[in-house]
Amino acid sequence: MTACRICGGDLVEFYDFGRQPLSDAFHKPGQFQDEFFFRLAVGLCTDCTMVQLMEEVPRDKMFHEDYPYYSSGSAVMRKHFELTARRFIETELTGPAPFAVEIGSNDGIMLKTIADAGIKHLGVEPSGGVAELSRSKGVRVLNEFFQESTAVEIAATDGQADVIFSANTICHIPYLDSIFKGVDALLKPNGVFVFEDPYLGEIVRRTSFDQIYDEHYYFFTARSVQSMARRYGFELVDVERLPVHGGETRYTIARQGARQPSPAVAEMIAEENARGLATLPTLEGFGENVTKIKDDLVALLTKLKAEGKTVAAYGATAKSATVANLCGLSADLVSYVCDTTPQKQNRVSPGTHIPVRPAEAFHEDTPDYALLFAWNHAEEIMAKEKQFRDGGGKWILYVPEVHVV
Ligand code: DWN
Ligand code: SAH
Ligand code: ZN
Repeated sequence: MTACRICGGDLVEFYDFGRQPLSDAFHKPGQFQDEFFFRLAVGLCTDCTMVQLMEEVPRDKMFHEDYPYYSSGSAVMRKHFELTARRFIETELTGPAPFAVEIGSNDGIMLKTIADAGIKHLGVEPSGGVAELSRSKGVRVLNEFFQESTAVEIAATDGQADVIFSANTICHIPYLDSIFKGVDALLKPNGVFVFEDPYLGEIVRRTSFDQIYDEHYYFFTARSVQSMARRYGFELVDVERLPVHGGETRYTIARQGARQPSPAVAEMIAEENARGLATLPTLEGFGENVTKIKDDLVALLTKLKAEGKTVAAYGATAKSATVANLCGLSADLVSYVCDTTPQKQNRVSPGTHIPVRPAEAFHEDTPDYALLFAWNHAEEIMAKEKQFRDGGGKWILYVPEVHVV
């Protein structure tokens, strides 16, 4: 048995996805001899209830100069982060010399609005390519991993922050002890640390198992975040459900005693406890649903192939590495995957080596069926590709179960 990364308690494994590659490693065709693999498995801490990976991938293998995920590729996400920034500008950033820090600022999707408003800010972003793009938008960035030492450095040069924000990044960081020590050094006495990440409650409800991959180390609940915050001298003071990326929760954390927790916190924890969310029977049931989706998807794609139908995939997501490698989907079942990201195009998908082609391929070489790997952007993509269905094309989705629309 492995120990919980947060509290040292017993970690009980509940699903093994087997040998998996780095989810964002798109190699050039034929250049994947030294491809990195690890065992992707997920477990529950029976003490603090934190759900987490059993094995950790070294951070420099995932987040580096060529990290290919550019947050601004989705119009819905651009809007989401613009509204997030505006809300901070109107609430937490109204003092005399406001300062906002973002952990994992990527291509500046959120901080751009804060920068345009003339407010002092700093993004902390270890991946060089995305950090450079954000600079070209006028965003101030430190190209480093956020950790205690980075936070101490920022506090010394820039002073303490009113808001430390982070989206889809805190769940990527195994070393959260160092993060909380950093937040302690960098946050003003009445400041807030706000982060949003995929919600375990939604992953279990929808069986969205492809949220589990190398970069996603933790799967939070209000209960596990409350317990973690207290361990490091903080308090969970608000929770808010978000519709983006298939269902997330935004957690607001303050120093212990600084702010009154909203009733939403106790309500959400009560709801989690009532459904037995972070318990082994629930999570083992989730595992059975994953296996069923895997079997159903392989059966459907095998049948379509036998019928002579063509299938391509849409969106070379990090999530899809889990689906493709769990189901063994290679180019004989899925002829290509189209994606708007230049850094992924003309490369092959991690592990199963499906060719990645530009979005235009979808119009020039239209398949009979499109497997929607970017299912979290279904509304945006289906609206954009309306003519696909009008022309008789069909979408295949695998969350919450395998279905064709
Ligand atoms: O947590 C993470 C999230 C925020 O982003 C990271 N660990 C990595 C990444 O995960 P992902 O790759 O699963 O995220 P998305 O947002 O589901 O990726 C969408 C992909 O689809 C991108 O490669 C862009 C592409 N895309 C497209 O080709 N056409 C997206 C849209 C909206 C489109 O219209
Ligand atoms: N906030 C963006 C990006 C999410 S992708 C969004 O919501 O779309 C995760 C990002 O976290 C990547 O850009 C990665 O480089 C960054 N990251 C990973 N570890 C980090 C750390 N320790 N400190 C700061 N950023 C980190
Ligand atoms: Zn624990």
